Amino acid sequence: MRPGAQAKLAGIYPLADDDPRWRNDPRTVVQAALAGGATALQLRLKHTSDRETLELCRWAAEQAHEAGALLIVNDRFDLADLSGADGVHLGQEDLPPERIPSDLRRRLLVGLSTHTLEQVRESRDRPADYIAFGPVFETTSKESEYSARGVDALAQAVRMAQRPLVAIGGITEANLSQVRAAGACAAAVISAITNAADPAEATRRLSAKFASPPGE
Ligand code: 3NM
Repeated sequence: MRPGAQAKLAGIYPLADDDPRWRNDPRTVVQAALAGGATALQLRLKHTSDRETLELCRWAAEQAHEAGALLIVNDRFDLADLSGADGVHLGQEDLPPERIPSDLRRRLLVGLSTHTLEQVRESRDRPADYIAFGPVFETTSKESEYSARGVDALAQAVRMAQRPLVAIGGITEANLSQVRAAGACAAAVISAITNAADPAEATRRLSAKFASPPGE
């Protein structure tokens, strides 16, 4: 992992997702998220060919680095590496983080999704730099076999993880203070930014809300 990388995974962590239902496409979201002050963002491309994904990742890594932010690529550590991205985010069903070659492992920040407290506990023995936990609230952005976990489970996950924990799933301005109060280092969001009329402004507002003391 690059020195100082982990410190940037804080506050709002926008996911530029390529589902055609969103008002804003991934390039628009990347630019808006950076303009809105995000210090880490993820490309989550489920509807794009490998070739196009590589191109988009390269472009997004350049944009992110110009802004001093991290680019994390969903699912694929090979494409994260080839594109010069800073990290890879892996789900429970993706290639396991244990299989990332050691030279790559030294360079890439590795995130791992968890959906149960049991998975959080198991993740402590796995080579991940941060853990994502969700869905915290109801979401229609991802088909999941898991129901909303709630903020009490989120707080337990934070205590159990022994490393920075990112909350995900159904996070909006309205519930962000609960996410912060539970101790998450960051809140990953798709629809609150990809579907916003002004995604840069949405990023700014969410970031300001995350930074304000709980209860405000
Ligand atoms: N992963 P939104 S929930 C990509 O629970 C993703 O691991 C989840 O989108 C998990 O902010 C989710 O629109 C969707 O709810 C997040």
